Amino acid sequence: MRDFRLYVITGENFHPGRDLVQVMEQAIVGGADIVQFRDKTGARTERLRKAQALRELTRRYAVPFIVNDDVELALEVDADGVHLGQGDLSLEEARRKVGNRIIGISTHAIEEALLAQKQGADYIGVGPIYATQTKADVVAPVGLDYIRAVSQQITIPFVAIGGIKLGNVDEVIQAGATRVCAISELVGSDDVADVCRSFIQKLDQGKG
Ligand code: 3NM
Repeated sequence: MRDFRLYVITGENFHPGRDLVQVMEQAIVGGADIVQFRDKTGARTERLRKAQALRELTRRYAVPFIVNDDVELALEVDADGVHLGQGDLSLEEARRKVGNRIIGISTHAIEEALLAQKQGADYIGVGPIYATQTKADVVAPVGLDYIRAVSQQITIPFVAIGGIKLGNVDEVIQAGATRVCAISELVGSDDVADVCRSFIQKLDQGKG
């Protein structure tokens, strides 16, 4: 898959009154280079409409588009891939359905990371690094040590996630992350593009 640095996920709760597509467009303009649609509560027709709109947006900017959880929705809107949690359908089954589209897997421990890699995940999420209110059922924070372990033992791309803010991303990068994902800090900002630019700047500096 094409590499990325700043992964933005939708979080409509964080921008009441602002349009989903406009917020995500701002993120892309600011440098987010992969977009995920994540909506665990919306009605199917609404979710389809939003996913289609984001598919159009990401196509316009030539940015990969990932759908969370819902493989059928991903296929229906011709997304570039799906992102699955530990409790979702198996990687094997997902691979059968999506073919060579991107499959990302959330991992919270090195054993899960190694397994996802072995089973053919294209990338993994590594988190939650810090406490987060954004994901309801997530495990306790795994901390920076998990980033260190993954950077030593995993060869596929990994993206750090969970409670990452402009104020703590430096230590995330220091620990070995070259790709980061944030929801509330990005889409909840008054100036989404500007926060994205600041993240990109830090990721650029981190490369040394
Ligand atoms: N997955 P915020 S943490 C969607 O650890 C998600 O797998 C996580 O949101 C994981 O940047 C998380 O607002 C929420 O903390 C990230």
